[in-house]
Amino acid sequence: MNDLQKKAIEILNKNWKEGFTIPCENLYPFQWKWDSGFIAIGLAHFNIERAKAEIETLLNAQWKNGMIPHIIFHNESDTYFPGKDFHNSFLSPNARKEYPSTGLVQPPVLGFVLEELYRISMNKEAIMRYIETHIDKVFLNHQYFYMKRDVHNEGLVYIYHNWESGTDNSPMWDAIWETFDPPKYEFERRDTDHIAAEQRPTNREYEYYLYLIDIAKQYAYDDASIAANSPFLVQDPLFNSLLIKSNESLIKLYKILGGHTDKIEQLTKWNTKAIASFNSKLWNNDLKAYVHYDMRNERQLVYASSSSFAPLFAGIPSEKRCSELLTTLKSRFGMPGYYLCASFDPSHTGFNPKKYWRGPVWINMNWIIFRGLRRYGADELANRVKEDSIELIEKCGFYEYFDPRMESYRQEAIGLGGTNFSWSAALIIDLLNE
Ligand code: 2M8
Repeated sequence: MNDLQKKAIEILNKNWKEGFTIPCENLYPFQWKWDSGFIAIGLAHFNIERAKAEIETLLNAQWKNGMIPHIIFHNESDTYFPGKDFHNSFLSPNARKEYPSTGLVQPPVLGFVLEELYRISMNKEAIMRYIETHIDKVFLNHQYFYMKRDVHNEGLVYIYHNWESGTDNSPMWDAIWETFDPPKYEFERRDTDHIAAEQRPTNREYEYYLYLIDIAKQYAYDDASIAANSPFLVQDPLFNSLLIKSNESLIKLYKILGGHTDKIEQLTKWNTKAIASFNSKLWNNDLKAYVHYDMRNERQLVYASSSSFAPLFAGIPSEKRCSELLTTLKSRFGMPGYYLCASFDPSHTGFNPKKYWRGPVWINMNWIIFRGLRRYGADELANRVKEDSIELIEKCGFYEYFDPRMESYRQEAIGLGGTNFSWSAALIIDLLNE
């Protein structure tokens, strides 16, 4: 085992809090949904029991309607805002009383995470017993998405908040912020106690974030009311790709388990419809990339971002479209002097190489893109994504995100955002053991 891997394991051990792993000390002191999924993949390589517990703890907090919340406030901490009192999940009759949480979701990673646990685990029989106990909860979660968040029955689900996308302050949301004007809020940020403000969203952006939650709370987190009233209603290519990939994984796992023909049929139907709609609604032929769709204003948000390449992971593009998408990846993101893969189009005026989701490289996105490229046989590019990820971590440490411009490391190698960041550690372990 090399030193990088040893250090990654140390970080995951340190961030483990009896049942789940925090993404980052102080900055994110609770359980986050998609973080837990990626973390479980890393844990599976050296402590499969912990990987199982990570997912189980998350699933325990699943709402009665199948929704799995984006943050679960198992523990007390005053280093994060907004906490459980602001989110007040108990307004919803669906929330679990034992688990204060948000009323938001995050990208649906659990289906493919279960498949990864199966792939990595040495004891296939034991892991299948575990999967058998938990898989229906993930199926119910997907059912929730298609029943409650696919308002036009087109196989594409919406998100009602940028925090649901995982790509919090991406410049594509600026186009949505222009369409409404939240009131001023009195609040105290905590993130900027830990991280330089220029690497985080602005206070005004936080007012948009809080206001969207207040609207959802006004309707007690009722999905139909949110769909009718939220000014933010978006079909996100990253979110929908991960749902489609997770559907595919559930199909594979149900087949290994045997039986379950009704669920396999349902998952197959969802995916057939989803992939067709995805290709017709979320592809932009001028940009030659997959983009977001703003349902409230009935328009595509025509920006290339790392989310544009997530469909490769789910097998969504045809071979022809894949080759167009790879041209976009190479020409807009993979120019000489750039690490792959910037989270936002470096040629766009909204690009900021040091600010959170407005440009920096993220290891979870690189992992998704790496897997997608491999799936389409684009091995050279895939290896580049993998090597860039490892090089950045070797240079800077296990940071949350990284400046994609090579020139910025000439004097000093400094990572961005939180340090000892759990999914960066977990996914490097997986890439190193690939
Ligand atoms: C970031 O988001 C949280 C809100 O969910 C925050 O800024 O307070 C995002 O990078 C998100 O994708 C991630 O899951 C979370 C925890 O790592 O942090």
